[in-house]
Amino acid sequence: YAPTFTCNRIKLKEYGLEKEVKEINKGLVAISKEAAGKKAYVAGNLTMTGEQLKPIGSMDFETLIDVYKEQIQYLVDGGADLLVVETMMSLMEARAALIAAKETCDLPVFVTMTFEEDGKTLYGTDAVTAFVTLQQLGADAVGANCSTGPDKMVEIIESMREFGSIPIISKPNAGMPSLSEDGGTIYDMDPKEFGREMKKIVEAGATILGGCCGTDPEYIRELVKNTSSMKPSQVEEKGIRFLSSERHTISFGLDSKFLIVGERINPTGKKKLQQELKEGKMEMVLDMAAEQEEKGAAILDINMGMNGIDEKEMMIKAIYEVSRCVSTPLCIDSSHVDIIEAALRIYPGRALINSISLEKDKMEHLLPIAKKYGAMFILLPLSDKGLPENLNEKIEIINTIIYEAQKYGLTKEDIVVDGLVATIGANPNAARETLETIRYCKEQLQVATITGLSNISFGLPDRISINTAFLTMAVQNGLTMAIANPSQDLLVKAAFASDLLLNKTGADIRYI
Ligand code: THG
Repeated sequence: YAPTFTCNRIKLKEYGLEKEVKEINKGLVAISKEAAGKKAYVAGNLTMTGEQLKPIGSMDFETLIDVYKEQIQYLVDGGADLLVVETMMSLMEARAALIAAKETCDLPVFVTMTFEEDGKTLYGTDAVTAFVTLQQLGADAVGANCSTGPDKMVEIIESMREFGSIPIISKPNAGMPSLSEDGGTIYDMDPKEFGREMKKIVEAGATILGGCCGTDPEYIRELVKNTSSMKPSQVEEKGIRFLSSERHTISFGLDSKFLIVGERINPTGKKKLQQELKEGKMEMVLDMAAEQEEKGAAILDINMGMNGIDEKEMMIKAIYEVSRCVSTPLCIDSSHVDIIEAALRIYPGRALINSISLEKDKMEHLLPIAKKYGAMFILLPLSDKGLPENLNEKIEIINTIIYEAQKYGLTKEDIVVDGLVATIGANPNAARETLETIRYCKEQLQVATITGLSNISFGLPDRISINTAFLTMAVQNGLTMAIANPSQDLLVKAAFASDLLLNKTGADIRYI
């Protein structure tokens, strides 16, 4: 690694060197290249700036991206073979650096974060969440550096392996740091022990290895001696579905526990919420977020679509604030492409997009955006012609969108198909058609499904009975998640009870 670790303009300014960003970065990479000769690649090295992002600090996300872009351009100019973003404590800042790298050059990018003894970063992000979020955003390898010693890093690496479709990096310290009598930092592991411990790291699944604080060439020699004959873990597509927030990841399969997407953060039909949003207030939004999480929502839908406000600004504000007060992943719900993109850019996790349909213009913009930011998306089977007229047409639209998505490198595991519920009052077959769509998606396509509930019973008395019966039937037909109001106890209880009756893993404890 070229010693360019803190050579961003913000850190250099502390030393009055902000005008020398170019010379320092270019020069240090060039010297490193000369030293390495043809024997090694040289990575341009980046880390945190020391200044905090909004809403905790005062720095804008886009400003931080610019700071990183500047440094990265000079690292590239200096001849770096790859980029390494390391010792990151904030997932948001790691995302900013990765986005900057992707938008500046085509070099491979490694990202490693630093975890405390509790397995989380200083900002509260666990290893799996860091890993999946950065992997989805396009990092070429992700892992852990610095942190504690290699013995404590084994668990972190193991947890990442379960989700990894890219190589895992491990670059621990020489044991745990402590203060020496003269106030310096000392590490408690000698080179031999370090080398032995690193074998366990390889067994845990890491395939890119190194030493951080307290290590020197002797440690690396021992590391190589102990691990070079070991067989590295196979890196392969895991085909897992998952969503993350800054501090939590949920993963799900086609037979796992039923999930509720809380629908309440949506001003449609809510006068009081509309009034608050017009005044720029977020109190009701935060109350709704906390209440829905408490009532069992696994994901929260965020929709800021109403007249008289700046929808984009409010969407971003809502994401920041909701992300701070709950740990559920978010579903970004807007009919505007630019708002979805702005939201995904700042969202500190892997989001679910609501939604992408076969409206050609929008679809062609949204699919590459979903890929770039590594999001999952809800596939809404509508087209430029409007609602599909029958089940066959619906299935045709679903297959067309999946086919188009795959052209951009998205996979079936990135997609949740909306069953598209109509009203039985208008079409007596509406429920049956949605149930068949759900069954078809699960059994024929192996794709996850979602449905709203409110449409089904429109205009009928005692709607909750119909919605509950419908939800129960949908779960039996393989529904993965529903967008609903989790404060409707009957619905949630019926859904959890359905899972129990189907004997899904973990459903018993959840029901009780
Ligand atoms: N599929 C997908 N997305 C969706 C839906 C879907 N998003 C919108 C909708 N359907 C689900 N969301 C809502 C949000 C609010 C209401 C219903 C569905 C709602 N609001 C009450 C009203 O309009 O009177 C207010 C109730 C309250 O205060 O909570 O009913 O099908 N992909």
